[in-house]
Amino acid sequence: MMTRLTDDMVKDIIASLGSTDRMLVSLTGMNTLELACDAVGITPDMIDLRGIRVGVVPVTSGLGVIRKFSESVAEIVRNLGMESAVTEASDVAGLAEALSAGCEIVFMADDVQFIAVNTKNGRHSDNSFSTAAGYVSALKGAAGGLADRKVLVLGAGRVGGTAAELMVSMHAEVTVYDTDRKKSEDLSRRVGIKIADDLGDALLSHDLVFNASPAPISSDNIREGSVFSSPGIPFPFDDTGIKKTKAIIHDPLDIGAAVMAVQSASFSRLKP
Ligand code: 2YC
Repeated sequence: MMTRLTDDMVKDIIASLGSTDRMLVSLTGMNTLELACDAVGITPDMIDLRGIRVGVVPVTSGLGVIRKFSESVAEIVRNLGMESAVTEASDVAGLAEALSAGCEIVFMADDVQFIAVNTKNGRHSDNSFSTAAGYVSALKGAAGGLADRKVLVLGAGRVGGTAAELMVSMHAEVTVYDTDRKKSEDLSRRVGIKIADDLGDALLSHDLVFNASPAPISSDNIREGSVFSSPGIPFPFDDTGIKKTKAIIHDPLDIGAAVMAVQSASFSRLKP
């Protein structure tokens, strides 16, 4: 099961969206909208997001609703120029409400999957792919390109595995480390990348790291001046570790949800 956001991780998202956007501009040269478009393989002039109605449906299954999760998704989408609202009802009634309101895109998340459905053609974007693509674009921006660069991927799960695949297609030299050697081997066989056996050695020998694991990262293992693109939750660095890095790109929800919104809009709104 993917790592789950907690109320505490979500409570400040809306208030910090501005600083997240400024962090992205300074570290990657792209704001949230430009980054999301880059992750989808388009440029902002190719799509008109204004006036697109988006519904966000709270889902009570499993461990239930996360306080402010839906409101945070709605605000992230609003910041991209779309019109968004959280439905009054949750679950199936919420979905029916969004469809009756003519929403072109509907966001829903349970404990296993987080998707955005384009109601015009039924295609959908998924948070795992979107988070991988968004954070790869961010690392590419921060590094000034990934071709022929050595990149270490921590975590061979859905996000790390997709990120490895994307970076191989960008001709990066990717190595993967996962505490579960079998997952590293499966990914290595599927995508054709190297496997690291020792986390410390791997981190100390890489300037560029894509961190998609939920584990803490010890400052002893951080290479001076390294760049981390780090969607992994919870935030894995302590103050000593932060000081050793050149840049850390991290947010609990913003980049992934923004890429989902742009990707699902691109299914019906790309300019001819
Ligand atoms: O509030 C709600 O509607 C809940 N059902 C939302 C549950 C989201 C569970 N998923 C996660 O916490 C993580 C996020 C980082 C996004 C993807 N998985």
